[in-house]
Amino acid sequence: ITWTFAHEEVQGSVQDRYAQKFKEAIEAKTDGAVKIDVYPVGQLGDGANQVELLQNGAIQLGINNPGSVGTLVPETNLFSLHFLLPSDMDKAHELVNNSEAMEMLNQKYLEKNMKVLGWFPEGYQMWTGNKKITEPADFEGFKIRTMASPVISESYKTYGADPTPIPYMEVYSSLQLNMIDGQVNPIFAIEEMKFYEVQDYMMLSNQAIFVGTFVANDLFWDSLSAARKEQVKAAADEATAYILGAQKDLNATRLESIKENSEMEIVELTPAQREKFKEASLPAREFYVEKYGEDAGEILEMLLEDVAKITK
Ligand code: 6CS
Repeated sequence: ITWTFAHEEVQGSVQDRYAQKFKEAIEAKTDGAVKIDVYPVGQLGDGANQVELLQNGAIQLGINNPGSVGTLVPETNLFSLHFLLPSDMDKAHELVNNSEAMEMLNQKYLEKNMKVLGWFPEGYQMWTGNKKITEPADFEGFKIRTMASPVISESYKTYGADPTPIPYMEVYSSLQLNMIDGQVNPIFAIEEMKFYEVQDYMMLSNQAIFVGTFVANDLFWDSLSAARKEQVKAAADEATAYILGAQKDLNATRLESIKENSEMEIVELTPAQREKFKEASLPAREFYVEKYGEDAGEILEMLLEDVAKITK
């Protein structure tokens, strides 16, 4: 039997490595009774298409992210808030897997036909631009490409920017044609999508962490035997444990490669500069709670409590 696994990134990316690891693990555990076909982004449509295919069961497994699911599962927009997760990557990884807030959030995914099998940080979100950005005022009128989530938009509006949603695969050409001034993504993605060729600056802004979500179609999941479910869970856990080190390595080596092979200037923000962005971004939290209601607020509070505990 063959299961289809779609993700939203190119070959060799963090999501692709996760998918390949899962494939290897589940094929081994089932002695080849289960085979996985991995489809990277583009082959089955863009991120939003893939979410739809997963929801209606046309594909069994997939990786998406809060940015592409935010209009469907409003509560997941909390990951689009800035300065929320601890900047220590190991702690962030631990939290998205073990905070009680995640159980409540996973329930929201289930209501939209997605059974969550794993969460994993993919790297810090960094800004690239045709100008240097070191304080919120630098964002005034700046056209930044983001994913199409209301909370991402709101977060950039708090800085005075003009957020513009564009499909991932069109970002490079939009930058090249100066239709937008900048974009935001983890370093590994800035490298593999070659954004460094068409941007002058990369700010090590680290205002958020990009998280991926490994999900199964719910009816497909329900159709599996208890033994098969255990194998799938174990394989997912293996992939989740593996990806922490893999994404750290990938982001680090690709930063070096950008430094060596491109003209793009790398701008490190000071703690004081980051603090100003943090203060400016806080109204987006109120926006999230007001717009999405009680459960969203409770999930945010639970997560913030766990962040406080783990960073103490
Ligand atoms: O910015 C985006 O749209 C995409 N970025 C990454 C790193 N993964 C998938 C997502 O679609």
